[in-house]
Amino acid sequence: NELRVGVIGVGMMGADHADRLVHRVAGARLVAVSDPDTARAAALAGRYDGVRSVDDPLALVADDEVDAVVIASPGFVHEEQVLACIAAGKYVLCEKPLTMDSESSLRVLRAEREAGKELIQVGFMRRFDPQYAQLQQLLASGDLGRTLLLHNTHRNKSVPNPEFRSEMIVRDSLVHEVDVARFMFGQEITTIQVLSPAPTSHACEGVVDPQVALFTMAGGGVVSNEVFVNCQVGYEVRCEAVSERGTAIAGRPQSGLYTTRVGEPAGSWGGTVDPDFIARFGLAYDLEFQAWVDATRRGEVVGATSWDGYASTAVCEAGMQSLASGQPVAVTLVDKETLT
Ligand code: ISE
Repeated sequence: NELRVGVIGVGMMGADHADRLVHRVAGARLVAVSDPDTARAAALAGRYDGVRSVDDPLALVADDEVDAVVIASPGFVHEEQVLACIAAGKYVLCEKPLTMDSESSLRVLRAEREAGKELIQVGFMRRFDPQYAQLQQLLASGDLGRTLLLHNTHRNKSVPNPEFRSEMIVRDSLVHEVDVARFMFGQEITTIQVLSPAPTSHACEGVVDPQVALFTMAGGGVVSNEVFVNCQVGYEVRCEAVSERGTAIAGRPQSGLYTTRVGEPAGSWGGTVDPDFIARFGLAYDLEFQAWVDATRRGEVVGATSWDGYASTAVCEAGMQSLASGQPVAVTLVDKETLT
């Protein structure tokens, strides 16, 4: 029972996922792709045997030949596409963010609940990165005692387009740290405050970059986050946990002197600093996709669920309010059991 997969959205991420499905994931076959840029979709389909390009993404979801769907389109079309997957009873791996705001994420969550079957995995790939996964297991094991703090660093060399405004930094970049905090603590975030340091001259006019966000966890722990998407040098992502009896860092270079610099190579640590998230998290994406395919074939969902997608969207929504006011903003979630 090979899983026949359709991919919606074949920009940078979707094209990488298509390639992953063809070359690096066992038990699945890429059968269809869809993109508003139909020429781009057709060109991608033409690269592989037996892959069709379908103009209408909702027709791809409904297609009898498609067993399961990967959504790698922009966030503002996720709601409609995920709802279509639920209506068709198809498993879906949806890239983050699940939707654009908590109300729409809740509609998706409720639709899935009403359909009576968990179908949605949200693409928080860091949960599958070996170091992040190991850190989560270490914290959950209790070996280091209670977790007190996390310090997250998230730097991109630069962002792809000028539309990447301050809000996008919260919704598209910080959202990963939101999921990391919830994953590592196993708790919800109760408040968020986003600070706006004087921006780098490399950011577009009016864009707050870097940003520093502070989360308070339900158990009282605190998480500090630096997100800096025009850092100029390369991709640096790490998480340091501070617990009662020790500390641990995921994403730290393994050996050698760690430096970064403008120019090529962008620093070194006995190896080179990764240029971007596709390089840094390539293995995590492979593991995420393999886990999704395996779970789907068993009729299960692994990784981040629709609840995780909803909760992270709600935190980012509060984060956008805080970005505007500079003040801490409380996060309110519906009851997980009743969704009211
Ligand atoms: C992008 O959408 C991602 O998901 C990357 O992981 C993140 O590092 C980047 O800042 C986002 O734009």
